Amino acid sequence: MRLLEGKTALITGVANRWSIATGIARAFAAHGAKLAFIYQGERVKDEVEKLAAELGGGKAYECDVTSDEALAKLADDIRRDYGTLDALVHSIAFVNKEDLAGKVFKTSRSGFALALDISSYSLIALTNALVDVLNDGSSIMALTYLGATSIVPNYNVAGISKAALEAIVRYLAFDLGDRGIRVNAISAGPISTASSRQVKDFKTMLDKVESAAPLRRNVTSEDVGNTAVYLASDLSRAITADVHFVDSGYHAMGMFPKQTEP
Ligand code: 0WD
Repeated sequence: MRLLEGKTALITGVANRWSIATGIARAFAAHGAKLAFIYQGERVKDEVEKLAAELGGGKAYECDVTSDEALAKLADDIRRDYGTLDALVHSIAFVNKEDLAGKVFKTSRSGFALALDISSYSLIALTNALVDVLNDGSSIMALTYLGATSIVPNYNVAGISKAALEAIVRYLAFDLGDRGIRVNAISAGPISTASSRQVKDFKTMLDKVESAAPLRRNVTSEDVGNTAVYLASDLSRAITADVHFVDSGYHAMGMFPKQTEP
């Protein structure tokens, strides 16, 4: 059964084939969605255009989410080329590499502001720009991580930005609920990508999930993509303001038996 037939989705955060957003785009296309993409700049333009061509020939617009002008132009472009949207996928984060190791209290004011602007505020900015092109009943989703609510050494200000992102998800869900628009977060387990590899000792995070999670395996961007399809589809039309874990159950562990000690 194709769950997204007749729906149009805007996908953000594709940088290359390993990006979680790439897995989501593939899953959406397999379920019949029409896709549009944004890319941050020339560095990733080719990759994004290649994926767009492969997955049905959707448009790819340059848009840096820190620019209000770029976001306003994006809304105009989407209105012209697609009319309306049914889903928005926020899969964007950035933290200076020096802030992904060491002590959180060493985080600079500028590093903090940058992380929160790109990783958290951008969901508000994208929603504000696109609110009039989103159909009633649309689905907005954002990618988050366990480090929002628990201490994950080295994730540091990225975790703080995810805490803000998850709060934003809840407030947007309230703002938009009267239009039937749903806003959720997907909390993915660690997946090796260009961004995640910036976190010091990232490989250890993968090893811990594999040894200690109830399912004893790491997750893939395909796993995340399948959950994203559910959240974009009408199957989840009563689900909003929540964080959905796609992490082999790791988040639910409160203690680790000897044989699964991380
Ligand atoms: O383990 C992981 N990989 C997890 C990632 C576990 C749980 C959550 N996440 C989250 C990330 O925090 C992020 O929100 O998933 C989202 C996607 O992350 P990813 O797929 O791991 O990373 P990546 O492939 O690097 O995509 C993020 C992209 C950027 O990639 P690069 O590598 O070019 O920095 O976000 C985009 C950019 O394409 N991006 C922007 N897009 C528009 N404007 C901007 C910007 N200013 N900054 C970054």
